[in-house]
Amino acid sequence: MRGQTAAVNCAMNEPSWSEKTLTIVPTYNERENITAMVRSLRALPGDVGVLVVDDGSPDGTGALVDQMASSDAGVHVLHRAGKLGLGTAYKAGFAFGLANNYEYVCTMDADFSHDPNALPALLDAASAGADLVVGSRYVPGGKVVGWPRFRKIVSAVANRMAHFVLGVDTHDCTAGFRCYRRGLLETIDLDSIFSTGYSFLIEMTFLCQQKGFRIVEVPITFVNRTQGASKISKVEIVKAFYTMIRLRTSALPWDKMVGIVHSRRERRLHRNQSDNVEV
Ligand SMILES: Nc1nc2c(ncn2[C@@H]2O[C@H](COP(=O)(O)OP(=O)(O)O)[C@@H](O)[C@H]2O)c(=O)[nH]1
Ligand SMILES: [Mg+2]
Repeated sequence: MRGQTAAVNCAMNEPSWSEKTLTIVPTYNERENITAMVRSLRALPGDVGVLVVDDGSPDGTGALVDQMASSDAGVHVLHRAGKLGLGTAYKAGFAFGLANNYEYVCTMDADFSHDPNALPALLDAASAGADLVVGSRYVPGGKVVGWPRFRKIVSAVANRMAHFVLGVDTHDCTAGFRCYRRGLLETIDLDSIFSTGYSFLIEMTFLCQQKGFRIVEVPITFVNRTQGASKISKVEIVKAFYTMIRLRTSALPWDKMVGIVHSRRERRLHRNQSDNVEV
């Protein structure tokens, strides 16, 4: 009898998202963080599955996760050939989550800027009905700790622009701490997303709002990393602004224009290579 009561209590304490959740952790050179991050996620209630999408990190991050995956069926690794960008890492992770029938697909950084213990709050909001839950720094109760002034300004400007240029209502549309419902990922045409890097987050938020999905922001405290280095570059920052302009002026023939720039660049490369051929 006592055993039965314990079993019922245990079932009652199981979160509703139990065994239905995958968390994608994109990595590039995160060997100082990844082991502790995967362990923290696996220690959460609800048997949260972890997928690390590693872009051939030269520091051996991928091999560290391989080791963990060999003794834990809830840990998965996707090895990609080289640094292909944060946005495409998310896309690859979504494809894995959909193919493996997860209901909730979350994303978070490897560097502990996103607290793994805050993940259940995002999942609770998703299981209460949100299609996209954003762990937000810019709603009451949310904050940023330890960021240099420059990063704060770039983030603030990008979010203001997303609001004024694109009409995005989400206060933190550059946040990478998220939970997506399966139905949303099945509906959004992920192949149509042109952003390959950090600006994927802005584009995805814009598309989710455009499609009328329910987006909920849960306040989080974002803490600047203490281990390893940030991978964001000035090019990524410029691309975020390009993304917003491109989305705003989507009627323009952007694919054609980008194609022209690429083929010019390739021709120039080809010419340089031919000039360098030794005879
Ligand atoms: N797979 C993959 N992960 C990336 C890439 N760029 C950044 N990341 C990861 O994305 C997360 C966020 O990057 P981070 O450098 O911390 O960005 P910041 O917090 O904006 O400074 C970290 O887990 C990185 O390792 C990439 O090109 N490919
Ligand atoms: Mg970071």
